[in-house]
Order: sequence, then structure tokens, then C-alpha cells
Amino acid sequence: MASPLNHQERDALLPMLYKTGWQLVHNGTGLRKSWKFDSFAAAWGFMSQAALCAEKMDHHPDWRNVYNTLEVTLSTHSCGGLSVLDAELAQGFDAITTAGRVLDASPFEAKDDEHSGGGAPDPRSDLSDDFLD
Ligand code: H2B
Repeated sequence: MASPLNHQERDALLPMLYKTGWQLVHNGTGLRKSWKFDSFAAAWGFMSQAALCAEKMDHHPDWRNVYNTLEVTLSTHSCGGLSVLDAELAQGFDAITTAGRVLDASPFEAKDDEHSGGGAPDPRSDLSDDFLD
């Protein structure tokens, strides 16, 4: 079973992930990154590749997709914190090729009110209620 990263391991593995937009959440027990793509299809394409990567590692993300945005939180449930598997999965996600279809990534945050600014009512707002924290 994977064990939690010790201080030395955290110092060795996490700084490179901060550089690509991963942030610590939940008192350092999770890693989070958000993406905004140019379309739902691009988000789903990324998620398909990410799912294969996760399945290959037998280590799976918590994630939330709303239209063209994706918020991923990584943690190792079995050890209640971050393990080397989370760092490896984060690297795997960062290595996915997106052919310029990423419009934005962390520190951009996929907020619930992301689509609530002016203009037409968001047709997805009724879908997102189930996923609110
Ligand atoms: N994914 C994550 N994120 N944390 C886990 O502890 C975990 C997992 N455990 N995927 C795996 C599957 C475990 O349930 C199986 C039995 O290996």
C-alpha cells in the first residue's frame, strides 16, 4: 500500500508540480489543478487520455467537469494524503498533449459562478448543482 510522502519526498516531488499549476489543498493532503479548454470535446478528449493514464496506474483522480472546464484533485485515499502515486499521476496528466486547446490552467479556478457573468443564462447551471461542494 502506498505510504504518505515524508518531508524529504514532498520537497523533492512537489515544487516541480507547483510550477505547472498544481496547488496543495485540504491541509496538504491533496493536489489540485484546473483546466479550461476551448470546448467540451477538448475537455472530454483530455479526460479520456487522463482516464487511461489513471487506469494504467490503478490510481484515480477526483474530478469535476463542467462544460469546457476540468478541476482535478489528487490524493491517495488509502493513506489519507499524498503519496508518490499522486505525484506520478500529476506528471502523467501534465504530459497529455492538448494541441493548443487549453485556454487556461491553474491558478485559474473552475468556480461555480464561472458562467454566471452577463449574457444569456447558462444552460449548464442546472447540471452543476449536483456537484457543488
Ligand atoms: N485511487 C486513489 N486516488 N486513491 C486510492 O487509494 C486508490 C485509487 N486506490 N485507485 C486503489 C484504486 C485501490 O482501491 C485498488 C484496490 O488498488
